[in-house]
Amino acid sequence: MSKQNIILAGIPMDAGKHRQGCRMGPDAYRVAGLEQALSDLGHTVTDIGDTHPDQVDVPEDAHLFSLPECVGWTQALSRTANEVAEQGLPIFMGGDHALSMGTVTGMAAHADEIGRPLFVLWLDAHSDFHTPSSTDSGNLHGTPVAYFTGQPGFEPFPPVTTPIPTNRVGMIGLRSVDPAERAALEKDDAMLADMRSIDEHGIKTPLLAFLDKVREANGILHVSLDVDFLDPSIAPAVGTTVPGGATEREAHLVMEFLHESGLVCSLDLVELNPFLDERGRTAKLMVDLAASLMGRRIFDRPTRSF
Ligand code: EXY
Ligand code: MN
Ligand code: MN
Ligand code: MN
Repeated sequence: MSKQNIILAGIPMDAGKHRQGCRMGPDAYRVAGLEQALSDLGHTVTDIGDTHPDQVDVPEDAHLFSLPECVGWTQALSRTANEVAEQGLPIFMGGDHALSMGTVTGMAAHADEIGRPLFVLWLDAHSDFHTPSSTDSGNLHGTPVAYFTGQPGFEPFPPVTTPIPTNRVGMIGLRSVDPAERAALEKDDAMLADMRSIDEHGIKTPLLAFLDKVREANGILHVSLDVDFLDPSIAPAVGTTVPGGATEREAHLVMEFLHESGLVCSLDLVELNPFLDERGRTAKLMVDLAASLMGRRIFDRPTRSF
C-alpha cells in the first residue's frame, strides 16, 4: 500500500447499547496520537472532526434501545462514508459497532460506483448478526452484519440499496455467538474463523484464504475492528469483553498481512470505552494496530531467514 490520503472521521455513537462511554472514543484516539502515528509513516492525514446523527422520527413503540438516534446516525454515516471514500482511505473512529450499519453501507455504495465488489472483514468476538426480531438485548450494536447483508426486519432504518452477500463477509475471532445468530449463520456462507480454528490452524490461514477471495474478485476490503476481538487482558476498555481473545501479536500479524495485501479501502475502530480503560492502554493498542495496518514495521522486509 503506497502513501495514502487518510481521512479520520469521529463517530461518537453510543446508542447501540445500554452501557455508555463509547461517545468518548474519538477523542481517546486523538489523545492516544492516532493522527501523528499515521503521519509519521508518511501518509497525509486529515481529521474531519465528529459526525452527528440526522434528526429522524420513528414509531413511539420502537422497542430497541434508543432506535431514533441509531437511525439518524445510519442515514448520516452512509452519506459521509461514501463522500470521504472519494477523497482517500477513511478511518472511522467509534463509537460503538452500530456505526457500521452506516459505514459499511456507505462504503458498499462507493464500491458500487467504482465497479468493484466490497468485502468486509469482521474482527470481533461476536458475529453481530442479530436482527431486531432475534435480539434478546435490544442492543443494535449486535446487529450491523445482519443489516448490511440485507436481512429483513430493520424498518425504519434506510433500505440497504447494495447489500453485501454473506459470502463476501469474513469473521475472525468468534467466541460469543448467540443461538439465533448461529442458526442464521449456519444457513449462510460467510467465512467464519472462531478461536478454536485459530488455535488449531493459526490466524494466518483463514485470513490469507479470505484475502485470496477478495483478490480473485478484484474486490476492495472494509476492515471492522472491534476492541473485543482482542483478549481482555490486553484490551480491557470495552463493555462486552470475552476471555480467550486474540493476542497482541496475532492482532498485529493480521494488520501486517492486510497492509501487504494492498486491498484495504477503509477501517472501523469500534467499541472502545475510555471509561473502562487503564491509563489509555487500550486506546494506544488500537492506535498501534492502525499503524501496523498502515505500514509500520521494524524492518521494511521480513528479516533474513534464520
Ligand atoms: N450477541 C449479544 C447481543 O446481541 O446483545 C452481544 C453483542 C455484542 C456486540 C458487540 C459489538 O460486538
Ligand atoms: Mn462488534
Ligand atoms: Mn461516492
Ligand atoms: Mn464484539
